[in-house]
Amino acid sequence: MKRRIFSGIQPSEVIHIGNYIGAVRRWVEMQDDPEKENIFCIVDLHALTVPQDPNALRARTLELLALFLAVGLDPNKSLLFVQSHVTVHAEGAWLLNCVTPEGWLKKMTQYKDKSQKQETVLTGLLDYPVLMAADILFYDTHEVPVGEDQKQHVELARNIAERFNHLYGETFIVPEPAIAKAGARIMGLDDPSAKMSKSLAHTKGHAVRLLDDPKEIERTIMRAKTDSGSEIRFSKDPAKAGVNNLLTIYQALTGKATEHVEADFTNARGYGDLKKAVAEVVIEKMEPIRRRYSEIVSDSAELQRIMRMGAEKARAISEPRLVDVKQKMGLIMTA
Ligand code: ATP
Ligand code: LTN
Repeated sequence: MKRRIFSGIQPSEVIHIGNYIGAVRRWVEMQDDPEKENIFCIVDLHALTVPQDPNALRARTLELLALFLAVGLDPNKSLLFVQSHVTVHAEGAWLLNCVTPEGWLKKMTQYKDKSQKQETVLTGLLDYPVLMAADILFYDTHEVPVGEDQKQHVELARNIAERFNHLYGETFIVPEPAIAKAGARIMGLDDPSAKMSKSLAHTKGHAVRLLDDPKEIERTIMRAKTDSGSEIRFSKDPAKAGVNNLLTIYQALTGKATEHVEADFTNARGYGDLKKAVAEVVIEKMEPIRRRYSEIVSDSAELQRIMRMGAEKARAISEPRLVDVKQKMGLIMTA
């Protein structure tokens, strides 16, 4: 049997090279693995956990689908769909809410961080990981490829699956997180002590966004924060986090082994040379994506067609599991 892969990304703000390296790029690689069946979802219901402008959210959802295609996701190889188009997610989340102790949610690091930044913390923000568990579990998922920051949420989904199976009998597959070896946590270019984040993507110098033009990419990388030294090597020393982050981006995009990456910079005359080389590989990877995106994004009929087709296939997979769960929980089925 093929291993089923499920992952998602929010249509909140524009995606950055952290999202690309830690998640989306790996999804593209997985498409050609005959052992895997891939499902990638634009999680618009998750985006609603913080206030959104409705028109902007609608536009970004369509743009994110165009970007999926531009990076190389292929609707004939992977199932691509929008979360809110399949009601199983919201309904399933409610059912899972009723087996999830609230204490589990209050402990989540992302909730603790994000809730501090909100004036009014919405209930959906606390409940976010249960919706994510529904995304994963109702598709009988084996593997969830995400960046390091989402590992705790996948572990929560495992706990929910185990608890449900214990209460109602063997139902859900207990999924595994699949975290990349290199680049699972790209740090902010302006502050290498904090992860590169979508919510800060518009802060000057913080992130390279996927559709930035080459000049902007170069400017952002040349301005990246480093230290006052000159040694170019991978390091866990917090003082060298800026250089380590640049090397990590370089390694993730070139696919070179650690010693080859360091060897590329043995004759460098300082961090300026490192930054130039990183800017070059980032531009080289981003340019074709930007070009393809501008062709795809204007074809809204095709994007609508892909969304409709994806939703239909997604329903066919997840609805039978929903019926099974409702029956096990004691709900009366009419059809
Ligand atoms: P925010 O920080 O505003 O919550 P985000 O940048 O984490 O947003 P998401 O849509 O939540 O964006 O994440 C999409 C995917 O990208 C997830 O798999 C996540 O783990 C991964 N990811 C996010 N940030 C990074 C990062 N800095 N490095 C590597 N992977 C990342
Ligand atoms: N919470 C995730 C996005 C997400 C997801 C999922 C990832 C929602 N549902 C299911 C993997 C599987 C994030 O990256 N913020």
